[in-house]
Amino acid sequence: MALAACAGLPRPATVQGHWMAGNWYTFWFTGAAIYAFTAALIVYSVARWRKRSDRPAVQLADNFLIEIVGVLIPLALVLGLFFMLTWPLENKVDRLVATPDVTVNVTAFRWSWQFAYPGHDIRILGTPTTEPQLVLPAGETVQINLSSIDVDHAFWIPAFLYKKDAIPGYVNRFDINPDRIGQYWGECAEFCGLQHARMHFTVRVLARDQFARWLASHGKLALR
Ligand SMILES: [Cu+2]
Repeated sequence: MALAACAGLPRPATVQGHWMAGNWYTFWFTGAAIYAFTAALIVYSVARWRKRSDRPAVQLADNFLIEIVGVLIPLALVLGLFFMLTWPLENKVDRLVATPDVTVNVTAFRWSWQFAYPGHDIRILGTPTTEPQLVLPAGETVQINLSSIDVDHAFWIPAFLYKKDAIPGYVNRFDINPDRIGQYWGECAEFCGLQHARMHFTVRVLARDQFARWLASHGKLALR
């Protein structure tokens, strides 16, 4: 929690969110350590080489070796972190299972969302004044088929640390594994027109058995 607050992240509510938070912390603390080291070197140099009454100011010409090392070290750090952490992580997050436990077709439109559960006769349709609720089970693999019927939108749930474009004529498919029961908020993160700011929705993550009852009731079970 303290880590999340200091690095500015919401507490992740999916397995994938925890992976991505780990990556973010690694970058954040690596950056903070490099900053502290660089700042300490600057302070040391200013103090050590300052102009003094008994010594003239030291003026150095360029130093090719130091300059090239100063380029290569940051380059190696960025490339190393990207290829060792971000690249494999993104591949892991993008991986799809062959048989998800639940599938939800998410359709964006100006200006709300529709959440449909194929095979269960459930269709939750929002309006700009009535936020729809996406209901998901905890501890299961949910596959989302994301699309749009008009213009580009973006499906964003901050607590999932995940955002994906909703593009007309194209289905973006991804898996999420919610792991924390609770209620979260989501919204459109791509400016799509005058009512874009009204494209809010909520996400309800239920325990597996409660979700099964909700599905069996065709989404009519009242959720408290
Ligand atoms: Cu929008």
